[in-house]
Amino acid sequence: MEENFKLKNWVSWAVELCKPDNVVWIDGEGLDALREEAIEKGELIRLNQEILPGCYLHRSAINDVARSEDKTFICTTAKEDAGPNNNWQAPEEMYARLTALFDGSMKGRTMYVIPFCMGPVGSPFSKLGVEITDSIYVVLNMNIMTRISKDVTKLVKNTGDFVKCLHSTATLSLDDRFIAHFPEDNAIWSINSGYGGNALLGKKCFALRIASYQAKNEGWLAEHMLIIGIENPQGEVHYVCAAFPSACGKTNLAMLIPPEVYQEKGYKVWCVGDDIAWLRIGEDGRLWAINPENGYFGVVPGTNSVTNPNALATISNDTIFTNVVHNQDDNTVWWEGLSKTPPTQGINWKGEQWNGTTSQEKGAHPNSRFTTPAKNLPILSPEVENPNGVPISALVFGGRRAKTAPLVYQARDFNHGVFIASTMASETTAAQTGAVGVTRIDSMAMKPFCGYNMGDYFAHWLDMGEKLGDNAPKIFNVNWFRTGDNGKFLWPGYGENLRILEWVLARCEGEALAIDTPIGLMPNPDDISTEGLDLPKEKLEELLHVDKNLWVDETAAMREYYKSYGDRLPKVLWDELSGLENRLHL
Ligand code: SAT
Ligand code: MN
Repeated sequence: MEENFKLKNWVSWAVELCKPDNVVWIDGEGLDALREEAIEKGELIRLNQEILPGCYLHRSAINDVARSEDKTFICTTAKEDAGPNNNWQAPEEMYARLTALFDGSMKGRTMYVIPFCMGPVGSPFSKLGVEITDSIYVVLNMNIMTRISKDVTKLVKNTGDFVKCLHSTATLSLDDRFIAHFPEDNAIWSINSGYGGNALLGKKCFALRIASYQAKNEGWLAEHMLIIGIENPQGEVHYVCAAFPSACGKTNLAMLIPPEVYQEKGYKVWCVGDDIAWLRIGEDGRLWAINPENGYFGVVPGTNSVTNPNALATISNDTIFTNVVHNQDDNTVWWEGLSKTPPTQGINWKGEQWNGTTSQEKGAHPNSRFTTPAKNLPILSPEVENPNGVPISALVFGGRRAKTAPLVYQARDFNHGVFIASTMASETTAAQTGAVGVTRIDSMAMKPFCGYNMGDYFAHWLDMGEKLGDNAPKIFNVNWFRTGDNGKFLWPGYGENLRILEWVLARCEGEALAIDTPIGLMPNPDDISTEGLDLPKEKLEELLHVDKNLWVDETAAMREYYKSYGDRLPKVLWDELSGLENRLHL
């Protein structure tokens, strides 16, 4: 079969280049032997199977603990197609550079070939990929994060239509680390990193960077968004997608437990996805979303029975922990924020002896992660395998802002929403290498993940809005991270965020009021329910306060940012910016 030939040819080519000792195909079965091998090699530690059945610990190299944005490239023929939002190199140059690095990189190692599916198998939303890797850790993580089975392997062979993902940990050299995307060839080459988004190529590399490029060409959207269903006391479920930069609480919001007063009334939350949404216009003209992933790769520190009891329940089985503390006392794991009693006999994320009561250093890396299967989540949406996805009522964008952005506001219309999302800013976190806490504009929380020029991406968003017309979801902006003068968070966050989503959904249903302000439509403090919540009205007023001077400065930063896209920036967005400036100066 010619289609099968494509896969075979590609694998043969990779074997010739990487020169592994042997080749193993992965179809989801017989992984126990691989786990044993990883344990023998010291790549995995089997944790206490009575307390944490099916759970393992992995420690990555010390120089390899987060996504490397400066090592991430979009290699399009024309530099302008990658845009100012991406590092660029010409495809032939990058291929030549990386061919030299991949040459013989798997000598003495096994090459694993992993056919995988992003999205429910057989769904018209779904896409296939094949990752070639020399890392068992990657195999085991991909087995949790994507759909891998004999059926998927068959599909890949039969269709021959798959994203080619080539990965080697090689020497883990920082100088020669590259995460290169070739959107025009449906290909990803990643070398010298074994970590998260650099190495699990189905995730950010495929499901966002390559998929966003495919989505532009095919008329859909690949977004850095969680998907949740909110069930009201009448039993109706409304779905919301929300985009936040990495490590800003998407997983916590996706797994939210309603505050007690809401639970008593009958509210429930269902998680469809915690990180990535693929959105298409359905036959009914509305926007529908699927989660292309099959598991969660979540930030561990801060996860506990109060902040995210659902995650805690999920990660007590079948989970791979990366870079947390190994508790020697009972062969379990610990991290900052789990409990007030850290182990005294611990091994920290670097593999050193660590006493949590005396050490000044953190035991778990701030970007330590769990990889856990979606099926274990107690509030997993029954719609998660629905091939058509779920219909979306609202799109919510948010960042980590100490001051400027208020707790919540709504866009006046879809184009204004695209403007708000394209200019949203956030303080950097430990999810990417580099300084933490620096404010940068992170359009749609996609700046590190958009596989093409974001000027064109904004135009694509505007185009989608036009196609959706009156069926378009309403657009909102939220900020859970506003601080008071003492530097402390003003909003309790976590489950209480449902109060804000309640206003959001009421706005979608035309059931809540809003006041018109220069930045958009905002609730009165009285419109946010504080029933059962100890939050003084002054705090809510402060959370909703808009400081005009800060916003004037903000518009100056937006102007600079927009300029960087030159003539690729849609004029509509310049008009939206001028509109905001005019309203602020009134
Ligand atoms: O490392 S990942 O990209 O998978 C996680 C993240 O940064 O969001
Ligand atoms: Mn993410």
